[in-house]
Amino acid sequence: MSASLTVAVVGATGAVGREMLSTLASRDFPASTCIALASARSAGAVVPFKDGELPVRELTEHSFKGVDLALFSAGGGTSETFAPHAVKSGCVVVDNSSAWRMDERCPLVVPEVNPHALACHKGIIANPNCSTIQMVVALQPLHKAAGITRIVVSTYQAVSGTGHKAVTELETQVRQMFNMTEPAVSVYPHRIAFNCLPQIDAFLDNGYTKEEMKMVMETAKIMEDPSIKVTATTVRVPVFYGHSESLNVEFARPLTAREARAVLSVAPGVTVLDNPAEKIYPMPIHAAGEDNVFVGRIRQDESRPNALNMWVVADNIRKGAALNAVQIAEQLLRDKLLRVPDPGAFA
Ligand code: 25A
Ligand code: L14
Repeated sequence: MSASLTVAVVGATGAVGREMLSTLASRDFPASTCIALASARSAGAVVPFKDGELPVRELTEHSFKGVDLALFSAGGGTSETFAPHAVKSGCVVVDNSSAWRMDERCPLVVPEVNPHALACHKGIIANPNCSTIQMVVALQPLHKAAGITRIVVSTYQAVSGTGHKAVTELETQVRQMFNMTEPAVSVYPHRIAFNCLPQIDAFLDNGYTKEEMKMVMETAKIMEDPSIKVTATTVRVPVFYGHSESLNVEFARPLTAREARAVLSVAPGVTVLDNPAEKIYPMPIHAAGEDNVFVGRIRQDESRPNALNMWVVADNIRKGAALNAVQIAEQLLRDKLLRVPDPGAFA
């Protein structure tokens, strides 16, 4: 069956969609045909694929006939409308938007953490939020070792998370400021060049942003433990690629920094970079373009028993989005789950 798979990428012209195509190619995903879909704006354009390019077609409800697997990254509205059409056509969807993550019918999966959740999928599998993915990859092994009771996380998120237009905005603002001209602000509510914005996504009634509440809700669903308390502050920083996070983690049982380092050094998808004497710790400039989640600055929280501080960095476009989606697809293939059990499940 694998020799004849047809795979579509929805949002193929975006920052994440392009990375999905290049990840499918670099990991030799067994697709005989790849299809690039985007909005009507991009129909007729081409996107790079393997040694050549793919024509971009307009996404319609008929795009999924004969397609086995679709990776979506075209925003929540597009996923809400079109993922059910895909499933109706017998196409399995791995969706990178926020649209389906908290839907009870949809597993929310990080393959290093909860691959078993795929077993009961009904056609749509949700890819978590980028900041949540890198946090749970680093924390699940520590949770197994000592039982996490509470997480306090502050993020330092790159502009590429918002897509290509935000990367261009930061570049342009930096140039404008060196030329002593007024920087143009359009993607974010304020200037991002030489600044930090304590707002990612919209504010909710409780005073938190949507991004902060995604970290709370998604962590509980992925780690399958609603007793873990999470509180988050998410901040946009003028970095192009690579999200960083400061974590304060409390455990039910004692865990020393040394033990945590030992656990993480053999954890799947994790690289420990933690040698203060040599000034070695994770940084976005090193994580960009890499697959793993990097962890360092692991140290006891001296203000509390059974608590550690640590610093976690990953490429938000790769592990935070495109790579995790392709890893989900690989796991579906391995588990023989690349089929739609009920095409009417989302009708
Ligand atoms: O609603 P959400 O879930 O919060 O998601 C909002 C946005 O966040 C990004 C993603 O933006 C998404 O649109 N995103 C979501 N999850 C993410 C995650 N986990 C995440 N980012 C990081 N981590 P994006 O820019 O990556 O992708 C946008 C893509 O969606 C296509 N699209 C939009 N509306 C559509 C649609 N496709 C089908 N139907 C619709 N109604 C969009 O296509 C894009 O592919 P487009 O045709 O609008 O293309 C826009 C033009 O932008 C230029 N361009 C984009 N990227 C690049 C680029 N040019 C050069 N290099 C690039 N890397 C092109 O000119 C393109 O034609
Ligand atoms: O929920 O950095 O995947 O703007 C997509 C956009 C996460 C934040 C998601 C960003 C969001 C991201």
